[in-house]
Amino acid sequence: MKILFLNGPNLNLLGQRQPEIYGTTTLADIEAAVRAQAEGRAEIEFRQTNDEGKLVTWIQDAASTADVAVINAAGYTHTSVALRDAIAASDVPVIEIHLSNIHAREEFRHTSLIAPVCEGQICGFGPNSYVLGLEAALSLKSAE
Ligand code: CA2
Repeated sequence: MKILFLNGPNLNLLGQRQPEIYGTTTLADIEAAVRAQAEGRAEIEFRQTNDEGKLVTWIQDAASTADVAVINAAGYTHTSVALRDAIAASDVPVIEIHLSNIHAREEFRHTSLIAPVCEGQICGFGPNSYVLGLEAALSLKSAE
């Protein structure tokens, strides 16, 4: 069982900028927590890019590289028709995650263009959203 974690723009800055909004945990810390929780249960691949096209290509390729994808599309969540189209066309189930509760923030963050084509959405639990995303991915496969 292989789970692909994809991270969008600026998430490489986690723990280094704006800690009052996004906390002090780095993306590397989050990756370590996900790997620890997945130990003996799933193989994890964890990637980050600032490039929208790269996220689209990774989703397109996910069918041959993973059983489930978990994505924090960051700012592209609210803007990217291309990412939504890629997820809609993919044979791999995709779970949307966010650190913050996007529904409790600015109005423009309330809309996720990818939510309707994802299996479900987890948001608002800080770094733990990633661990919950892992559990959701595992439960999807065990339910098959
Ligand atoms: O809450 C989330 O996980 C978001 O996906 C984070 C995105 C934001 O645009 C979404 O609305 C919600 C922002 C990621 C940028 O992260 C930064 C971290 C540190 C410093 C600056 C940006």
